[in-house]
Amino acid sequence: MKEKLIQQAIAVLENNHQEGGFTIPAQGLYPFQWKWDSGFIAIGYAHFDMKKAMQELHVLLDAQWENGFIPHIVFHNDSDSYFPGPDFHQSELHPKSSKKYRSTGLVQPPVLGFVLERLYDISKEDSEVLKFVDDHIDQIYENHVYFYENRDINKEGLVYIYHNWESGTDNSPMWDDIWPTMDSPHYEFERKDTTHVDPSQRPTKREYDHYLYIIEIAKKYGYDDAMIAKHSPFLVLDPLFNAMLLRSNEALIRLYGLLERGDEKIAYLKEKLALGIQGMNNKLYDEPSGAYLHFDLRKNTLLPYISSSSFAPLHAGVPSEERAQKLGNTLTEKFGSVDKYLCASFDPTHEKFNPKKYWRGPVWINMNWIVYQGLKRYGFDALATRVRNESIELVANHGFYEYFDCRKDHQEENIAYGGNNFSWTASLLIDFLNED
Ligand code: 2M8
Repeated sequence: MKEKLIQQAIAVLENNHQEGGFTIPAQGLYPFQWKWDSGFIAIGYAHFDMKKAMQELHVLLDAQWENGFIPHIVFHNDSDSYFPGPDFHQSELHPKSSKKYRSTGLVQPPVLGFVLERLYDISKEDSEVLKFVDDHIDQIYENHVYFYENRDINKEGLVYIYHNWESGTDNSPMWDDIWPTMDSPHYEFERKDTTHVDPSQRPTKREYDHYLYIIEIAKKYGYDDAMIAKHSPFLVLDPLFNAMLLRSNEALIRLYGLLERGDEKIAYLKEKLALGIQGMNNKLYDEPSGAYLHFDLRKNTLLPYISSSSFAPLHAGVPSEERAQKLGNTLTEKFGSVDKYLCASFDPTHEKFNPKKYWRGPVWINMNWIVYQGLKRYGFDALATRVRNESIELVANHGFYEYFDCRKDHQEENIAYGGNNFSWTASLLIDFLNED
């Protein structure tokens, strides 16, 4: 079964690979290059085609802006199967945006540092891959500097996101409390996502109004970070985003060490790593929930919701052993009852949980991969193995979908949702299957 699944996963990636050397997340639904998708996709390629893995990252980094910013979508082509496209985002409003590619003026979770490290480890310390690391590591470092210089407004080692699309967890119930504070206009536009996927599995029209409105505000200020920090109605410290940045800091420190260069950069990254760990523990950990939560910088308060993002800090070594144990308990008790697959993207015991709707509950394979790495790091082997095995089971039984229903008693129905032949589901399945 393992070999067959790997071959199917490879076929998904090959079919989504484009002439320009990058891979789309899914045909029709997502026709461009997405940042964190590309990171996860590169990990899959690394197991069977290292050249493609390196090319995927190279092409993404080619779209980096002069200020270190790496955009969340690179619009390599003129596909009209997606909204909102380049004409809406207008990245050219920022004076330092790429002159070569059009993109969004948004970012996504900073996974590239640890992806680079993973490529090197999968290659078993191949010299060609180390050369690739040497040629590209400074770009990722510059991206981290961009974050710390522009988005850490309280100088506490934590960087903000100004849009739910930056979180990667687009329509999480987390943001429901923010929308009513915004008074967004009712826009007229043509959705494309709902022509590819059942609308009941996607965000609502009103949610899209909010998504567009925040971007209109950012555009009004030419995507200037300081002005966004001042005026965006959405300004959040996200535990997933910050954990990815810290885990990537850690990876860059190790890689610069292997390259035997970059002493000043190592010192900078170490300082930010220590500050960020402290910041997450002081500001984002919520004792009563036994979990890391999102912090709303506008209201100066934690958003009281537990999601799969709450467990991401395990991957970056953020919690103490004692807190890690509490996180493990929260995961088991709230998300891991015997009738559920791990790991729902939103607290399944909460009234806002929706098992079919995108980031409001379904299981996502990339989040499972992050949670799995974190559980392993802390030696929670049984729970880690469960996350891995259930990820494999979901894909083996239901296909390479974008997201899955976590309810085990729902097996008689189709429980796989969103886009089919979805790239990171395929690539991370390859990584999971190679763990044996
Ligand atoms: C989803 O987000 C895009 C916007 O970025 C969309 O709905 O149009 C999210 O799941 C995001 O995390 C992911 O990177 C992207 C492409 O797979 O799709």
